[in-house]
Amino acid sequence: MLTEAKELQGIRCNLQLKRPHIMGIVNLTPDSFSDGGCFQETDKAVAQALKLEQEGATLLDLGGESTRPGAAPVSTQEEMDRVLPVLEALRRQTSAWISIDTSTPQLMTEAAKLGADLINDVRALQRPGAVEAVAAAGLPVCLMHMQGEPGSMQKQPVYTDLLGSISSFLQDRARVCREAGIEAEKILLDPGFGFGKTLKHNLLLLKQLDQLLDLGYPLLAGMSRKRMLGEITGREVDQREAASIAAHLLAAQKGARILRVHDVAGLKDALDVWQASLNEEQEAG
Ligand code: PT1
Repeated sequence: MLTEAKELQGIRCNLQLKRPHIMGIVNLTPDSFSDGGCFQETDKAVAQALKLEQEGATLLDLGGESTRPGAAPVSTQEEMDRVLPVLEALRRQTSAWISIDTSTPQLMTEAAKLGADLINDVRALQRPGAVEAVAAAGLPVCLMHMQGEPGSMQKQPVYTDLLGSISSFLQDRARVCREAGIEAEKILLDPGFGFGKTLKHNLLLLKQLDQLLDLGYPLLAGMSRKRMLGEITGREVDQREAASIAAHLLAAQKGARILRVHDVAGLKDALDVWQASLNEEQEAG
């Protein structure tokens, strides 16, 4: 077994990974009535990001393309218009890590120029030019596993060996990145909860998440408000905070070091309680 990575190498500073971190989700996909990119929208998003930071998020994830099941693709220009103004304004006001949730190479390059700290790609840099864009920018990257594409991924996903397929996919993508010059210390892996996976798949993945630690890279997990939690609890999307806290605490115990969530404050308390119990264990010997 490989030794676990203890920090993620960053552009401004490194991120210590001895304890789990919370990545707060800042959604920049407008509803059909509002237009992205206007001042009011930018201000609202920046305020939301700063609130999540105050609540305990050490990373803030900005996303201008919806990747939830059934979501339609967005044009490159539209995605850039949604993300770049918020990144520019937020960068002046925070020293938290700013992560950009994108698969678009052009946005990766522009975001790096405006001070982004991390690229979070649900397509694991598979779009042409994406690996090169991240390597040239020198940024760390999160590589995620997905079966299919958001528009169709939940139509009867099938695996003969769930953990095996996810593990070999992520290992292969990490190899491609390293061959392109991205250092091992800049790579994070994510099994992609809810991305082409049934409830059974997601639960098996959570149970066996620690197996992916063998790949030797830090793990990110994101289950916030996802359908899997609705299927377990019978709750609607806006009533899934408690389920999200439980799921991410379990993921942390299985070794995930970055937890991507909408509701930061509650998870922060849960992690503090867990951490305190660990410290007590050590002190009581
Ligand atoms: C994720 C993630 C992400 N999830 C990373 N980035 C989303 N690294 C966006 C549902 O089943 O897990 N890891 N970026 C959001 N995507 C989904 C997927 C939202 C499934 C909802 C569901 O409800």
